[in-house]
Formats: sequence, structure tokens, C-alpha cells
Amino acid sequence: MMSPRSLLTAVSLSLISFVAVADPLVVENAHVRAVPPGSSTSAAFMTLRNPGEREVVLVAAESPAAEVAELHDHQNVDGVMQMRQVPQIVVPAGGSAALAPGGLHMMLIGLTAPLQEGEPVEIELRFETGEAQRIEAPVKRIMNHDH
Ligand SMILES: [Cu+2]
Repeated sequence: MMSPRSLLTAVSLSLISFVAVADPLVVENAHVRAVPPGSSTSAAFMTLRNPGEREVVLVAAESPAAEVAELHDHQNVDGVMQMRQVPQIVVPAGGSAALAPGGLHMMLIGLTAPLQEGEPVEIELRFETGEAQRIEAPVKRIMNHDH
């Protein structure tokens, strides 16, 4: 027979392991830019919210919709906005990071099939810790045509 105390321990242990496998981030408003047929690249946008007490560092992304997914940012070079690849996106503890047109984004390079508006694109987020989080981002039409 389990004593009440060891039962309580078992319950709290299972709660702890549940927390340990929970997704590190809350991902809001994830979407992928609809692009004209024949386009080989697109971009994914979303808000990454970190409810945890430690910063979460996104170091890579992967999607079956593209051969390569890269983390990008925009930089003003002599008055011209240019994209550049960044090694990581840091989401501070209790804070968030916005991936939005004109700023940080996830570049989808070498689309494996034409993107269908409204269809979900699967994206796997990879973190510095080795953890991964899978999300779905529907394809949406976006007015601004910069990445
Ligand atoms: Cu880009």
C-alpha cells in the first residue's frame, strides 16, 4: 500500500515531468505569406511568447514545406532595408519576440510545393536546449510585399 505521503510525492513528480515536456513557447498569430505560383521562397511570421522564468533561444527552424528554413532579420544599410540571416532569436523570460514583416522572420527557402492559401504549414522550432516545438501556420495573403 502507498502511504498518503508517497502518493502525494508520486502526484507531484508527475506534475513536474508534465511541466518539463511542455512547449517552451506560446506561439500566437503564426502565418506564412502567400506567394504567387512559381515563387520559390516565402516567410513565416508569428509572436513568440515566453511564459517561463528562463529565456528561450530559438536557433533553427525546419518545415516540410521548404528545403531550408532560416532565421532572418532586417537591417537598414545606407537607407535600404536588407535581410540577413541571424544565428538565433532570443525570447526573454516573461517576454516575447515579434516576427513580423520588416523585422525578424523565418525564411522558407526552396518551397517543396506551391503554398495554398488557408492551408496549414507545419514548422518545427528548434531551441538551444535541444528541445523542439511543432507549430502550424496557415498560409495568408499579406499586403506588404517585403519579407
Ligand atoms: Cu528573409
